[in-house]
Amino acid sequence: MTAASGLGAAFEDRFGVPPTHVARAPGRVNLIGEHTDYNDLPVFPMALHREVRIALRPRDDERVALYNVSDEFPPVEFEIGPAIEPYVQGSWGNYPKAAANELARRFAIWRGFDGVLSSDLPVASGLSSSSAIVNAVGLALAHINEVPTEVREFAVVMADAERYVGTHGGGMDQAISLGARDRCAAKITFSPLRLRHVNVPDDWCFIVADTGERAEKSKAAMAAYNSRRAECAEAFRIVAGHVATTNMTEKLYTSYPGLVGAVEPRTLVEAAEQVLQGNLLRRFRHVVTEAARVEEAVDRMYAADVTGFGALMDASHASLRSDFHVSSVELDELVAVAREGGAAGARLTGAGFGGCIVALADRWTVGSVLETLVAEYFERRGLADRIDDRLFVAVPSRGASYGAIES
Ligand code: NG1
Repeated sequence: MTAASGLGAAFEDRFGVPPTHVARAPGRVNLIGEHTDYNDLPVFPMALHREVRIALRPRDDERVALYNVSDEFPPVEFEIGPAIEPYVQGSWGNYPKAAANELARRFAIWRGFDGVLSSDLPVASGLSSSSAIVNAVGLALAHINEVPTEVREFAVVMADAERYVGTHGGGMDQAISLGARDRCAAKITFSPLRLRHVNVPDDWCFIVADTGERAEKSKAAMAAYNSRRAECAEAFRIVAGHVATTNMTEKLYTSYPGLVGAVEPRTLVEAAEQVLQGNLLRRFRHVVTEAARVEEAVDRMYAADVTGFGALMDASHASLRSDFHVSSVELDELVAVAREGGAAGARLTGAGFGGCIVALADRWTVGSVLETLVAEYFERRGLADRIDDRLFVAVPSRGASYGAIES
């Protein structure tokens, strides 16, 4: 970026001087592994070419003044500290505050910045626009205050930071947005955090399509999300106890990775059927089978097996719909239309409750999938305006960065 670019000019209009630095952090699309991260089980996302950018100038005091180029989001201004008072629930300003609050809790930081933010990520669509804001603000404050930003450690700090808004999320979004590599997806494992980068085959196209239905996790969907997390923990406690007392395992496991490493998924689900009913059984079955699908999907990508990868995406969606109850009429319809258009597989991506789907096609079928989605979903629902924001092929992109602006 140069000082004369659009964002640089917006900064200069606002503050009367040019910006000196830019912080950027991409959104992500999760290919498979949904609602597994907060159970410490793997995920397989990639970073997008769409991102949050902040043109900024460090200040010599502890204030952050941040303008959003979109009128939808009012300016925010606050003082950095370890106990920042949040705005009302659902305000976008809580994401910058989240990063500042967590960094101040852990490090002696005292310098803020003036900034102007722009984003080309659809909001509340399951593409992690919120984590991109947290990461971009966090990276900026870390650099300005000389806090280390090694990806694996910093991603954990940023994941803790985002819980400030009230969602008890996992660590996938912050990790992929900070640590992604160009042309790669990454299998991410947790506790400790590790990223294994896998080249996305050149002729694979991951299509992102937005239902147009917002999934505001900082608002209505928050309770539904948090209750899923609690149910997964409760189901785990019961099953881990059961398999230990019946000597299926040699010890009492205290985390999902230990348990799924010790007992193969089918046996584990059969054991769960003896002690769980209803939604607890469904949540457990989703989590355990989804973790197995992630392992398999990584192998399918290495083997460039588009059909095999697609089948796993279909199975993931079915499980998210029937066992995890996070799909919607619109998400199911988009998935069906993508399959009708020739996609190898399709599923909801992100937390669900609305937002986007991801569909896999190869370079020979991608045109037909896109056309079918436009004709059979977007035009029928009167959503064909701004189609490039609602429907695009994801470019696997590099993670976040911070740097000086050339003048
Ligand atoms: P979304 O809502 O798609 O950004 C959320 C969580 C993830 C993960 C997914 C479901 C946050 C910031 N993100 O993602 O950690 O649990 O749901 O797989 O809470």
